[in-house]
Amino acid sequence: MSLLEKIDEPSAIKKLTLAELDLLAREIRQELVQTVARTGGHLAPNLGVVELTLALHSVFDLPRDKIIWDVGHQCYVHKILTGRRREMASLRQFGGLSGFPKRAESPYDAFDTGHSSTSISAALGMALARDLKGEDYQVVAVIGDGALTGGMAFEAMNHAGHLQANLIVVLNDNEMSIAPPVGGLAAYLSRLRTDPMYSRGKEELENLLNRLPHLGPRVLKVIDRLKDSFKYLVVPGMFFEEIGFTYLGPIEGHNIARLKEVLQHARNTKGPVLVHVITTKGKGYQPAEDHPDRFHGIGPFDPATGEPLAGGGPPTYTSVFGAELVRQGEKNDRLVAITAAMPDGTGLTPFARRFPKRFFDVGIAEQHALTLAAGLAAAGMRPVVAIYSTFLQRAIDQLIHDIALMELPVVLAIDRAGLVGEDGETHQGLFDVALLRCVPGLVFMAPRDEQELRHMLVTALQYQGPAALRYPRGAGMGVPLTGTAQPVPIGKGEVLRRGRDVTILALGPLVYDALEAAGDLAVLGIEATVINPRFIKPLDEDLILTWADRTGHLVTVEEHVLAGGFGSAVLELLARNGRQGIRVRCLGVKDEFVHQGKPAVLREHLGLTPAGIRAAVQALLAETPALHRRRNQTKGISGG
Ligand SMILES: Cc1ncc(C[n+]2csc(CCOP(=O)(O)OP(=O)(O)O)c2C)c(N)n1
Repeated sequence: MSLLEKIDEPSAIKKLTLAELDLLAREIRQELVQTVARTGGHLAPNLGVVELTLALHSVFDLPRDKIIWDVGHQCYVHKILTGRRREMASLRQFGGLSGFPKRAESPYDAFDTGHSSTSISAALGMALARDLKGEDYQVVAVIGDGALTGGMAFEAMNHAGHLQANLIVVLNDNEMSIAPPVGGLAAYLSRLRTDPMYSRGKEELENLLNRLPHLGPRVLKVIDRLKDSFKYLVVPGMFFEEIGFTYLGPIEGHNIARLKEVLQHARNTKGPVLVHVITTKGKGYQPAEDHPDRFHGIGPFDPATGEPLAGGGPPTYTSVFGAELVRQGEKNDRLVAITAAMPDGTGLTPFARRFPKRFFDVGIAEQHALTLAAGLAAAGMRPVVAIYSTFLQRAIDQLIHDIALMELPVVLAIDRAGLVGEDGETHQGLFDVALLRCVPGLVFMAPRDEQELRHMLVTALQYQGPAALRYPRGAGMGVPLTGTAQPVPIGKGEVLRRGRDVTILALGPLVYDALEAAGDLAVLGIEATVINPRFIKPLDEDLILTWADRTGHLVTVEEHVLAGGFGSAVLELLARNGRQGIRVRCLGVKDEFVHQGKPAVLREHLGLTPAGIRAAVQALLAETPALHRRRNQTKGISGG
């Protein structure tokens, strides 16, 4: 029986010897590799925090004490140790364990995370609540060096330092975000790690200064001043100290004995403490140590070689976007590209290689990314911000206040719009239409396939104001990618099939599902018109009203929440134009968060499939009084 099997409850860890903890770390690593090889997931971040998690569980009393995992993608070891080991096979699957901390899943998960840089704010909030209620427990935020580049982390540290609240921040520094981390902070942390001057203990410095001979008051003053400037050079973590934190570190993050010792010290220290832990991303599994970026988040792979199992298929929307952007970059030397820490994920790596000076990775700083783009546009450049739908959520004010108000020509390339799958509710791209549709002056498009994505990118680049396009995660439709990209007339949708009984308006690639549904309906004697709306804003109002009048029935389909979504826009249009008699059914996501699962499984569940569309049309028509249908038929609209 393995040691891991004997850990039936988390507190059992406290009784283990150091040798046993080391053995446990090895067993956990094997289990992580085997599990994630099957389920896919965030392997490298978890391999890096095995010892840290064991030390945290040894020193703190969970669930009384609270650990908040920033981003939360490194919580697998914590899950294994908190009674969920046997369920790990269901990780990230529909109905299974989440790949992120979930309060609803376990009392050991203190706070739900998924988006970066929130942990210190949440931890401070909990620490304040604890103090106000007169309770007694510890709150620990574990944050990576990548997540520390997000502004919220600084806002929270600034506040925590001011309040001097009892709170521990563990900085898990592995010198990586998904890609290498960005900026002065990364350089600072790296100096703390490597420069022997910096890693000298603070006590050592005090001793050195105290050993100076006793001198007259004037000289002492000079020394005091020197001491101050000297401190900046020699005391590690001075930045954190200056904003009110006690800095402990840097500490070797794979040495459990040392980790336990320092965490214990942090536990006994008053006020906010920052424990700087140095870890290796992917530790203990060579392919992940060699390629921490590839193994940050990975699909199923062969554990023996580290090679991915899936492959082939049509190119992804992301890669088609990336290639087209390079083409456009060749034609226009004002074009610049921006990512917030996702150069690979957003397809910008080819652009970065081809035009390194015109590419900016800003770190995990979506708000800054958008306002940076606004500044670039205001000064004559053509910025394209490539960003996941879910992470754009935190930069809506920058879009409204810094881009749209000045009508600046910034292009938002919104990737992972719609269902993203296994990462679950924190990562689904289901809100962007509602958030952006209300922004005056914005042109907002959804390509039906990867070829149209190319056309829409050019459309956006030629538009003299803010423009956005939303496209899904994963493989395109496999359509030919031929010719040069041509602009699409703004505000014009396209009719893909004509029929007299019902009009289906399906956003993005769902229009192919609508076409399939229309084919099936035709067999049943129901003739459907299928429209690719192309534009969420401005809507092709004439086209939609014309077909609404002709068919009397509309079905809208979108991978988005219904509230404020594309279907809402169509309903508003009909209401504004006195078309209350038109019967409408809107398909999309009801008023709920969508959990994890393969996108195909989720679509099935939500009825966003050809069969779901067909059923919705049939139900809609079944509700219609026979008279109404006959009247339509006498109008003589022909199908086909
Ligand atoms: C707001 C936001 N932007 C982007 C991401 C995507 N993302 C997930 S993890 C990660 C890197 C985090 O790096 P770090 O905090 O150093 O943790 P590590 O994976 O290296 O352990 C990024 C950019 C996110 N989760 N949230």
